Amino acid sequence: MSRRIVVLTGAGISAESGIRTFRAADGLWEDHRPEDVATPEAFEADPALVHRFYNARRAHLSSDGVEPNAAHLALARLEQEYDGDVLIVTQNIDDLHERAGSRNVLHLHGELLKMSCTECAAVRDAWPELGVDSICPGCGVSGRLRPHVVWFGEMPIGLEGILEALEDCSVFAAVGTSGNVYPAAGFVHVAAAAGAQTVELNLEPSEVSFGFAEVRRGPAASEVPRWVDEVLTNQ
Ligand code: BV8
Repeated sequence: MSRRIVVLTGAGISAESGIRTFRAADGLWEDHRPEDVATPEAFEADPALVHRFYNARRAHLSSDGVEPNAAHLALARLEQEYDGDVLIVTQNIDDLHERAGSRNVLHLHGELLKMSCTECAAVRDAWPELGVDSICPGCGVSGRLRPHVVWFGEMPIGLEGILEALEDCSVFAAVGTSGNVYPAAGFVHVAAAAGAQTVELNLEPSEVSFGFAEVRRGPAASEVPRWVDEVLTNQ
């Protein structure tokens, strides 16, 4: 088995950077439940509403106060100083891991700062505002641009490579994810079955805490740096 460490992150790692989680008390975005807006059907039915939903999140992510926190920075340090491969599989569509310095990051559910064209399939950096009349810079067709994110019912990105990594890692850690969304919520079982040590770092129990050999309760910005220090000390 390789010394690889796989870290799955969810909305909770970005909470202390000021990005609301999906299941926060209100669980609403602009008065919409994500599950109601983050679907191909919602985009088909009301593309302008879905564009507004993502334009608002893109603007928030790019606003001054939103920066990587100590948890993102600790994972970047882990990648730099650990004597083995570190893969971050994130369910988040923000770019805070990259801005913290992580390079080996896989966005399972896409990226808010990218857009794709349903006409020519090109994926490129998104403009701050996308709309129903936006014209694809690649093929020139209007009205076919969408956020490059994976909606409910759509195929996650990079699944094959992720499953290969899970089947050959020595440590699997999940940070700030409620374990509600599949296939990500099932990753701990794949890693555990392959013999990896498993640890969950979360403020509260998740839907899959039972699947972890170890759980650490507390905010990511303090728990993740502590965990990274231990991994690097014991490596
Ligand atoms: C798939 C991008 C098939 C968009 C997201 C019917 C039809 C089709 C599929 C399904 C179906 N029924 C069920 C499914 C499967 C479905 C699913 O799981 N639905 C759920 C609702 C039951 N999944 C899918 O559709 C996926 N695709 O199944 O394709 C397939 C699968 C495998 C193989 C072949 C084919 C695609 C799902 C992707 C949806 N897109 N995001 C966008 O962002 O707008 S999901 C979105 O919600 C996020 O990406 C994230 O994944 C999820 C939110 O989850 P979390 O990240 O965990 O966040 P949450 O708010 O829930 O929890 C926060 C956690 O942090 C909490 O635990 C909290 O305690 C903790 N926390 C808070 N603060 C802190 C903290 N922890 C530490 N420190 C803190 N400070």
